[in-house]
Amino acid sequence: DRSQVDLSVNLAGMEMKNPIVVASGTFGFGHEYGEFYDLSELGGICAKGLTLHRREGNPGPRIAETPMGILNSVGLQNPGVDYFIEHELPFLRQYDVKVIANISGNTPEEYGVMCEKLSAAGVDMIEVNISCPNVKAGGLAYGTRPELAAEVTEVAKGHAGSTPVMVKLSPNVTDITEIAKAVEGAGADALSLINTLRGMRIDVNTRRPILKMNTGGLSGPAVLPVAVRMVWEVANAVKVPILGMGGVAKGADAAQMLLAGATAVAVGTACFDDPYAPVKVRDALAQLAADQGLARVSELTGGVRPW
Ligand code: ORO
Repeated sequence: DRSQVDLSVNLAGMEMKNPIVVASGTFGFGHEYGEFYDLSELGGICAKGLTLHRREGNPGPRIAETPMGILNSVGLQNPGVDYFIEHELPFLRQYDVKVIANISGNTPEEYGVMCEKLSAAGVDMIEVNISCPNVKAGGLAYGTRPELAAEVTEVAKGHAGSTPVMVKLSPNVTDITEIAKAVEGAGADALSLINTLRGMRIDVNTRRPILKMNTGGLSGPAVLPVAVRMVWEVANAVKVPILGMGGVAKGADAAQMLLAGATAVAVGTACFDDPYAPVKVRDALAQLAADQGLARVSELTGGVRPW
């Protein structure tokens, strides 16, 4: 039965009791979900994206539903890295769960400063966001150019000490393996993908875009096949481990990510539909592995069979 399956995985040296992480921006700093279940049930928690200074985020409307997904233009609303370290990290540390801090900077130097602070504060991993679709500086500007993506990675690594650095890639590119290889070459310990796909909705009566910022990032089940394809492409192009995400809502979705080459899987938008989604995905993945006669869920990684 599923309780016999070994769920543990090792993501770039970070040992997790199971491969399920909650995706940055969909879990805040954990307080709200912590009222539903013990956060120690999760393998890891990616905290909402941090910047050097606090940000109010973009004006609303900044969320819109789409068929099997949502568009968001949150604009990196967050209380700033120092506030996180002082007031949010201690809360997360009460739980037996890996804590991953996600960071965005306006310059490579800002990424460096944040890495120094977060490494000193003892987070388990730093996720370098070079793929936010909703801000002018940083974000996509770095994530769509291999040289800039490499520069940010190098500076982050140079300031993160022994804390592993994972770089979060954008799907808004023609060839994601180009960016993946550049970032790996610059020293990234792991890669996470995908961030959201740029999209737009228009109200046909008012003729205005639904989102105040006109465009936003698409996530949810609608993007799963795009995400699986990109994880598979990147897994075939690099050696570093991958945290796969994008539309995962079920155990079989997580299994697809692992088979495509991911070492661990993040659940994001599905948490809005059902706060228990990450725990259900974990249990269903364990059941799937048990049904297939596997002793370890890690045996699924890269197991897709070529035609
Ligand atoms: N939204 C996303 O879809 N991805 C990010 O990395 C950041 C945001 C946001 O804060 O708007």
